[in-house]
Amino acid sequence: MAVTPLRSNPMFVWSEVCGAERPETRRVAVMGIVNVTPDSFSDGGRFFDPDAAVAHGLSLVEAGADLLDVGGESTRPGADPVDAAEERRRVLPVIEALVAQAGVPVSVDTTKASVAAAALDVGARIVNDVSAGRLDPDLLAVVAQHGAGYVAMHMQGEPRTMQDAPHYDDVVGEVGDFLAERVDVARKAGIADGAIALDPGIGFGKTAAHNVELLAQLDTLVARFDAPLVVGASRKRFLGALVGDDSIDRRDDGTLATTVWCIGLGARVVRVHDVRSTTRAIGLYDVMARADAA
Ligand code: PMM
Repeated sequence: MAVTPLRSNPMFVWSEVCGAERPETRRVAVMGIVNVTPDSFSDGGRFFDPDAAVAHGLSLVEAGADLLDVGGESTRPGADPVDAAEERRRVLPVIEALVAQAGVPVSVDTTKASVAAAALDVGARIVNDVSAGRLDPDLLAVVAQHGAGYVAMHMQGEPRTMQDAPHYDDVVGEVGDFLAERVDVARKAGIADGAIALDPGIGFGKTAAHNVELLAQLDTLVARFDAPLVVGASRKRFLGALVGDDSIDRRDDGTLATTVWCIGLGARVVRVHDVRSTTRAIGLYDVMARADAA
């Protein structure tokens, strides 16, 4: 379906931040997390004040972020939903300031069409949607009309109850089938192929064992899709559980190990809190990968 763009924002394609498919041009893009929430599991409340959130976003760019993901609704297990007006109130001033100052594409982490539309109108270029278009039927059309980039993420259930009893017979196959179906729906809504990225949704309706299986077999998902794969494992609970230390403050080492593993298997975008260590690790990884290829 041909969709007429609503505004003069340039169309977003993922190759802008993570290169084209050819091995010489492929890059890993670091998506820095800016949560403007009082209750996100890892940084809730720290950047709830808009000025603090903007300063934090700018510091992530200085540390090497290729794009910034701004969210106004916590998706931590058990979190209560936030209404659209409150979500817009939280994210819009932060997005507007970051668009003006950050010099990298800004994405809005939302499942709501009205929040996405308002964010794109103030210059956001990507919609990061943890519901993959299932919570608000109008969201995909908004993305298409704005020529925005799109992240479709897998989640079993919904945030409030998703960790109650997640179950899969074949987690990698089922997540892959879900993402394939959502790519079809996104295309039918008019979103261009180059604008779609996919995310297995680490921690969203998954046990630690499910997360590990998905990460261990990430190459299966990478091989299955033309779209770049996004991974968001940063500071998630299973990382602490796996090493017997549940403190959120001490999950960055596990995050880094996971990030490097995912890059080795072909992830193209990593969504992280600690951007500086991530960009350094990617730099070192690239040195070794280039030496290996020479
Ligand atoms: N995780 C969170 C929020 N948004 N978006 C994508 N695409 N992938 C994720 O894994 C993801 C997300 C929850 O983590 P946070 O509270 O640290 O932002």
